[in-house]
Amino acid sequence: MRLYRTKRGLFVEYERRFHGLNVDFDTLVRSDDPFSLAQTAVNSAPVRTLTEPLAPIGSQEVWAAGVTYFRSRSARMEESKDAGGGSFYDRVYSAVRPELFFKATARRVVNPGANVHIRTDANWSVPEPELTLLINPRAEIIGYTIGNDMSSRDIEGENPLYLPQAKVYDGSCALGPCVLLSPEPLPKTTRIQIKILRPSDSAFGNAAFDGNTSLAELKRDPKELASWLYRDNSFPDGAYLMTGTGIVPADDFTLTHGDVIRISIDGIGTLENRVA
Ligand code: DO4
Ligand code: MG
Repeated sequence: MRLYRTKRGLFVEYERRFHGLNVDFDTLVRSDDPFSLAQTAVNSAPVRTLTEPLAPIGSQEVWAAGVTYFRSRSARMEESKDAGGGSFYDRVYSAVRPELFFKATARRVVNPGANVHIRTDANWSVPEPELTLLINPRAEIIGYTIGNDMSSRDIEGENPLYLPQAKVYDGSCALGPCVLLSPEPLPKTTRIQIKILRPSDSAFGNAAFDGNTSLAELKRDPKELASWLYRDNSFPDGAYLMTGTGIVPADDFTLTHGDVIRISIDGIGTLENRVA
C-alpha cells in the first residue's frame, strides 16, 4: 500500500485506487499498527481522486546516513583529498558505527514538483538519490520513500567540518511522492535511478546525467541504520532516515538552474523537482 499526503488529507493507494484516511500523518506514524489503519481505509473508505501530493511528512526530523555505498566512498575520497579525506571516508565506510547526520526539519522539506536549491556560495552541486526510511517512535521501519539529499561537493570537500553547510540549507531536501507502507525489507534487487534533464540543451529529453544502482550495493542493513539513529536519541513522532547515495555523477558535472531531477525507486514511484 502507498500513502500520499495532500491538502485534502491522507490517501492510501491500493491496486491503483485511492481511499481517504481519516488520521493525520503524525498519528499514523505513532500508531501501533499503521498497516491496519491503512487496510481499514482500503476496505471501507470510498474511492476518491488523488490530488497533488505533498511531501509525506508531519513533525518528523530528517536524518541521513553517508558513505554507505562504495561509489560514495570513492567520490568523497577524491573530492576531499586535499583536506586529508583519503583516509576518513574509507575508515567510516568499513567502521561498525555509520556516518549519520541531521538533514532537515519538516519545514525545510520540498514537495514533489517544487523547486530544490543549490547554494549561492557553492560551485559544485549534485543531487543524491536515496532510499529513505520512515521509522516509528519504537525504531521500527514502517515504510519507504524517495529522498534527494542535495549536496555542495566543493564545500564538503574543502573541510569535513563544513558538512552541515554542504548539506543543510533552504531547499536542500526533497521527499516523496508517497510512502510505500511495509513492515518488510525491500528486495535487494530494488533499483534506484536518476535522470537529470537540462532544458537549455537542444536535445531536452536526453539526460544531462543518468545513473542507477540497486539495494544490493548498499553496504549497511536499513534496520541496523535505524537502530544506530535511535541509540540514545528519541523520536516521539518518528523520523526519516536517508540511507546514502550509490550514484555520484562524474567530477565535471554540476547542477545548474532549471535542471529537472527525476529519481525513481522500484515499488515507490518517481520524485521530480526542478533546480530554482
Ligand atoms: O560524508 C558525506 C556525506 C555522504 C552522503 O551524503 C552520502 O553518502 O550519501
Ligand atoms: Mg547523501
